[in-house]
Amino acid sequence: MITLYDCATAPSPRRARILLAEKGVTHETVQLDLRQSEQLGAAFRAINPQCTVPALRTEEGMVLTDNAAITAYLEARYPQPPVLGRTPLEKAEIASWNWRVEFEGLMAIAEALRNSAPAMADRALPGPVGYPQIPELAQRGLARVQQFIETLDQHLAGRDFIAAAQFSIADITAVVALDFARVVRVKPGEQHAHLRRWRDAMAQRPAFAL
Ligand SMILES: N[C@@H](CCC(=O)N[C@@H](CS)C(=O)NCC(=O)O)C(=O)O
Repeated sequence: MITLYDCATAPSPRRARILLAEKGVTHETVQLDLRQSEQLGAAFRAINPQCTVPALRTEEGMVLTDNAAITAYLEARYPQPPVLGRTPLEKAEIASWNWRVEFEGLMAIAEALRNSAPAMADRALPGPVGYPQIPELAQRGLARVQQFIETLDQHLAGRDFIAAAQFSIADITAVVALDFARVVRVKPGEQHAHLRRWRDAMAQRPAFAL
């Protein structure tokens, strides 16, 4: 049986959780308490030396330690329904938008949060090494998150999905990023009608309740 190492309150494992649900993959879940730094303890370090979630143990026993590997594996192992596109051009467009949402959205939120939250002092980056916060990065991160909301709203004008006119991994990443932006007090406003319409439509999919 597949095992997902998860944390109910963190955005990165939510991406894997939603993907497993969209593909209907039966699995076990092990919850880690990041607030108690369980990811840094010896037990989890032996499973994932990078000390991050998600991690996914395949039926063969290999541990995949990031969303990129988890997505590649699940798409290959459970091709239906596809979330990485079917044609070469669809695959390219979806990969491009997934990366943009990671870089311009998720990483910007992390930059804003991790460089300002008192609970994350000396934890400015995830992983086994404790890095100090840089307050200026929090400022820049916040500006980037606000820009990300504008970019996504404009992009979604006349579109039902983030990429390739179909539901894809880019929609999963974007929903997770948008919802997580609340931790730095950024939310779509009345003016972001396209973004709100798309988010409301995504809410119809049961996996997004996870
Ligand atoms: N590359 C990883 C990033 C995972 C990541 O940053 N996970 C965070 C939770 S959202 C984490 O494990 N944080 C542990 C920490 O802050 O020490 C992925 O997307 O799979």
